[in-house]
Amino acid sequence: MSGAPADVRLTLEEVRALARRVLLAAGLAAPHAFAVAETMVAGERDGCASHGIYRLLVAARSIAAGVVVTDAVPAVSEPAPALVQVDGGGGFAQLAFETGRPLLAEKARRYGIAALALNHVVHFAALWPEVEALAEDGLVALAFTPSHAWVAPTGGTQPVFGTNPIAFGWPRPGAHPFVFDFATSAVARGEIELHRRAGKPVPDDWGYDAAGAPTTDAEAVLAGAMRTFGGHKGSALAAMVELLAGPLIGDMTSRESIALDDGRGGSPIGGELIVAIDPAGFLGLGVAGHLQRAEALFDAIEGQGARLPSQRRYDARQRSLAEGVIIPGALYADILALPGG
Ligand code: NDP
Ligand code: PYC
Repeated sequence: MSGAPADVRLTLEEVRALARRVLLAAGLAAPHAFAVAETMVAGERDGCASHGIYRLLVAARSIAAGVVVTDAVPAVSEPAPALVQVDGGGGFAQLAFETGRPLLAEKARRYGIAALALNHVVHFAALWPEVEALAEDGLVALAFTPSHAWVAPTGGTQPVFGTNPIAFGWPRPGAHPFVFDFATSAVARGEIELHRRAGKPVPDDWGYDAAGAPTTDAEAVLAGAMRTFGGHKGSALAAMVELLAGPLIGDMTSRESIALDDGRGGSPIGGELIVAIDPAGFLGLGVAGHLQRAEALFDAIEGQGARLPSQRRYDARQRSLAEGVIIPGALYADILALPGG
């Protein structure tokens, strides 16, 4: 018998142990390895395959390419009363966020609104774990990060923007927070990479080949340019993310990030902006007033059969906590082939 390796079922604890082993064996200092592993476990648990343990291959490649400072110690400063800055020192973004998060939350509660800039970090992660964590703490949260210049502006076919995600979290009494998190490209790049790995074509509106022609070949889109979602609207939002989490916080645009990578094939290097708002801070209203009116809005969405963003994730989480997760056999084999796997 031959063919593709069989899929494997793992418990979340097994996923965590595997991720930590591989990241430590790749040379990451333990605090980074543990922080990075948690976001991969969360991605796998919530059915977000493009940002689950597939990212072990991506992280190992970035470390091997010399893009990541593996033992960076994030340094916190306070440039203004309601601002927190964390210099990640060239390490992965996850530990920098964990380091700045408590002070961000404290300042948001003190001033009503506060912002956290992560600088000089390597970023390959989904943003929803960050806004969800802040919303679980009762704060409204927004997050933005540029990436590498892979995405063409509407009207063009050459890469300028990153896949530039925007994430939002809103706390809900007695329920998981309302969270959305999406790339401003038609899809995340990780999704196209998964199609390439599986040898599957992509829809012809995801991107262009290097000559600027629409294509269904995942490899050609990766070598050419991706499209923004929603035409000119996604294009403008992608530009906004570049500006907010690049020049505004003294960090790189996606064009600068890919130029610095210089063909090494590492994850994006640059900054992230996170804004946290305390619902109790505006208008002098009690928290309950804000949150109850929001619940009426959610009822109106769900009442007609539409679903809230992240509901799929929360459902997947419930299943994974009970049953574990299924890892595609080929991906599992590739991870086991890494040192520590
Ligand atoms: P998706 O298109 O998969 O999902 C976007 C959002 O829309 C999710 O919150 C999703 O909720 C929600 N959603 C999807 N379908 C529906 C529906 N029918 N009704 C209501 N809500 C819906 O995301 P992307 O492919 O654009 O991005 C995937 C991930 O990639 C993100 O987590 C992002 O942060 C990450 N990323 C990271 C980058 C980086 O530089 N670090 C760059 C680009 C992307 P649900 O999950 O419940 O389906
Ligand atoms: O999937 O587009 C993506 C991505 C870029 C950086 C991290 N994820």
